[in-house]
Amino acid sequence: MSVKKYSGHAGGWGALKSTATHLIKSENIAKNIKTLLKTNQDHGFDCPGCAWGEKDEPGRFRFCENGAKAVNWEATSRRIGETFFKENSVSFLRKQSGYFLEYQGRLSEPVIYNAKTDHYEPISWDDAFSTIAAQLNQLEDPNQAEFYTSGRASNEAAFLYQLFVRKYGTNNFPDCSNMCHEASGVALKQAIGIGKGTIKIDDFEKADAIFVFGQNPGTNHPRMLDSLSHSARRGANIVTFNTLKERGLERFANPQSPVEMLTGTATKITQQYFTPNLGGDMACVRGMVKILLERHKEALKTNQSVFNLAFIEKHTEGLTQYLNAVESTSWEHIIEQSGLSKNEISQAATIYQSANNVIVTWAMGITQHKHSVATIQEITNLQLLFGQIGKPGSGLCPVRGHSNVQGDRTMGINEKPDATFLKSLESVFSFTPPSNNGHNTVEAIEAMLSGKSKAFIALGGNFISATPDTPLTEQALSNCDLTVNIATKLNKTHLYPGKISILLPCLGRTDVDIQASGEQSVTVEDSFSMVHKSKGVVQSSTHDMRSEPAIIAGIANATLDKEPVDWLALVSNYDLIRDLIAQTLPDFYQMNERLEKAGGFYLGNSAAQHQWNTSSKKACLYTHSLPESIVPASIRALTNNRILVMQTLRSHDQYNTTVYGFEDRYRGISGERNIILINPEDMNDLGLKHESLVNVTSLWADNVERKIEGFKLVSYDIPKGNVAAYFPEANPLVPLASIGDLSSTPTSKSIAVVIEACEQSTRII
Ligand SMILES: Nc1nc2c(c(=O)[nH]1)N[C@H]1C(S)=C(S)[C@@H](COP(=O)(O)OP(=O)(O)OC[C@H]3O[C@@H](n4cnc5c(=O)[nH]c(N)nc54)[C@H](O)[C@@H]3O)O[C@H]1N2
Ligand SMILES: Nc1nc2c(c(=O)[nH]1)N[C@H]1C(S)=C(S)[C@@H](COP(=O)(O)OP(=O)(O)OC[C@H]3O[C@@H](n4cnc5c(=O)[nH]c(N)nc54)[C@H](O)[C@@H]3O)O[C@H]1N2
Ligand SMILES: [Mo]
Repeated sequence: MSVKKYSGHAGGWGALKSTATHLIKSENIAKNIKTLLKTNQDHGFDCPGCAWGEKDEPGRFRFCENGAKAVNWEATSRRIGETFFKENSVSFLRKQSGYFLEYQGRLSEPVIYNAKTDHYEPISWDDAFSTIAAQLNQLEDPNQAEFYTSGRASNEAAFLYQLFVRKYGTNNFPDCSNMCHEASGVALKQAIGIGKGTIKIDDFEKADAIFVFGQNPGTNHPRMLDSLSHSARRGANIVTFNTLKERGLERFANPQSPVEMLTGTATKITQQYFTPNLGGDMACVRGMVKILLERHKEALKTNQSVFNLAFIEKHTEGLTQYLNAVESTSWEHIIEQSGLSKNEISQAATIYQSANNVIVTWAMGITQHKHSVATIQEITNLQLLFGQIGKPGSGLCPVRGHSNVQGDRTMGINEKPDATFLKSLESVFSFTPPSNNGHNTVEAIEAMLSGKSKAFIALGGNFISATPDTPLTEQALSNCDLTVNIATKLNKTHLYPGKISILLPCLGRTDVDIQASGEQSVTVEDSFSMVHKSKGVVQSSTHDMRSEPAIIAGIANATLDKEPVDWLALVSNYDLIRDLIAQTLPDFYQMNERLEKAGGFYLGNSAAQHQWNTSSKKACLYTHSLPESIVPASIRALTNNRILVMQTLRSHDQYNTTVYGFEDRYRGISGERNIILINPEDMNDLGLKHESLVNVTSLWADNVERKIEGFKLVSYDIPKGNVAAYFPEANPLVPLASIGDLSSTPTSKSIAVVIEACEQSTRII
């Protein structure tokens, strides 16, 4: 391990150098340079990286360093198939790291697990489909099957998948959203009647202030830095709330700016950088509103107003109750929980107040806590008090993760389906879809653990590594009669087979997809509700891979025959799938025609048009109490040792559970992922040193020991009492039952832990 403070800016030559390194590593350099130039372009493919949108600016390249890693990782020339599986048993592969597994290359032919030999062996596509169908058809109840989705699936794949699963008879749709922006969806749907952000990408050009909460765009949404740096240069005030000083939010040199590249200069992004405690953001916003309310009351004395009274009167309800709660929240509580001083909170309030147009963005630092829904509704309240929703240059912007996670939800991947959507499915496809709530991710794990669910099918993703309580999830999948993974690359999830386990290799976003009518495109929806086409460009040897829609159609056809549609015929031309989407979802009218326009089409946003699809037809200011404390008294009572609050986060060299390399460049850490970032004073208090090896145990009142061993301490600039470790290495510490209120999202950003010295490294990779 090497730890060296990184003193440069984000982006710049470092980003270009890293892009080149990953090109070389793909062993497909020449092809991949061409491939990269097609990223996010019309007639090209949507970057399989994040869900950030594209500005309408022709002639620019539209990928970032980390998008390039995603492309190179997928468009590698390495393949694994029969020989690889013959040489490597499942037990052997289980002991390898996630990095090793994915590095072996693309899965290239269907395989089935043979428990006697402990090896995966080839199976034909037809046999794979009929084996899966036989298992699904022999379950007593369709609710005994779980259908997971990861957010890379295209709209076309997701629509077919949900149609198949609902006709089969269940709403068991655990998906990656449950671990990601679920709280944003729930909070916004309740408060403003739509579970999506309210802004368009152009709003960044009109904002006077941008508040960025709990998000690391320099690594996870690098193209967002392009928007932020433009805004900063035009004089917009950027305010960041992040427990860590993330370099991308401090200074950024745009690789597309010749001046910045040649002069070695960078743009200062954040004007005011606040480092609250983990989980302290609701307290920060509560404090801001408390100050603004005092100022508002003062202003009223001279017949002026801080808040937008006309907007509040016309569009909202719940004001009195909320303001009463704000008044009765003590400063002591706000300061203790936020970790910021009253003066700092007051500075943030002043910037907010003096800006006409304010955008608020957030990601996992906000959504993966117990009180995430409450925090997002607190942020929404602040925006509603100023009438900022639906105003140009203002609004709410939950920055989505996976490149089509928002689209998958729109297509109906939802364990709690919307009644209007079900009605529409019923009228288009003439069957009654199930209307009960299905399982989310945590419920699916519980059902497989108890034996209630017996089949697990995954459209992408890496369920075991992404979910909490890793050993329990391994057990849950191993309990199943059937596990099926539709995947591009081998990962841990594939190595905990049910009685029957099948891996189905699929094409990725970058691959050319040819069906009976010729080359196909798919569509995706970005964080700004723009739907556009994505067409693969890589024509490398795809061996026996099939497209996701073709695989879903194969399984559906074997399970349901031609009910309620002729699955195989639909896959011959994806326009036919889009016609069905257009019939089912009114916002997708004339979908095929409207996709012809460069940049695609906008789905619209009811809240941005001041149509509030809530039960009262108004935007609701929801009132929540601040949590008593981030670590509840019941957990504190479990130990006399010092408790620290841990977040699990991404390094610069990974995409969720996919590890591309071992350099967390902007944090200055390389060569090691089993680390704990800790404040030097906390380290001293524990009698430990930088690079001490430690064991970390999490606290939860259920007698299960959750421990990671042999991790290295890294002395770091992080608020006292808070620590950080990488996802997925630290996932065994997240208790399955520790979930967000109303969202059921695992609380991966606030885990109560105890750290102790570890004498000998007993390392788990
Ligand atoms: N290259 C790359 N791109 C990605 C991904 C990837 O893994 N790699 N993943 C994709 C996906 S699915 C998602 S969801 C997004 C994730 O994007 P992010 O949400 O940026 O991902 P995390 O690494 O989890 O970072 C959380 C950030 O919030 C801060 N934080 C944590 N807890 C708190 C808190 O309580 N309060 C505050 N104020 N800050 C806090 C952390 O210090 C960190 O900077 O990125 C997407 N894009
Ligand atoms: N502790 C902790 N846990 C977390 C998080 C955290 O911050 N902390 N973040 C959570 C979040 S935000 C998310 S979104 C989830 C992510 O959970 P997932 O979406 O399940 O995980 P990924 O790592 O994105 O999945 C990677 C795998 O997807 C497959 N894959 C890649 N591309 C394709 C494709 O085009 N098609 C198909 N069919 N398969 C493909 C490959 O086999 C690859 O190994 O993890 C969550 N888990
Ligand atoms: Mo995510």
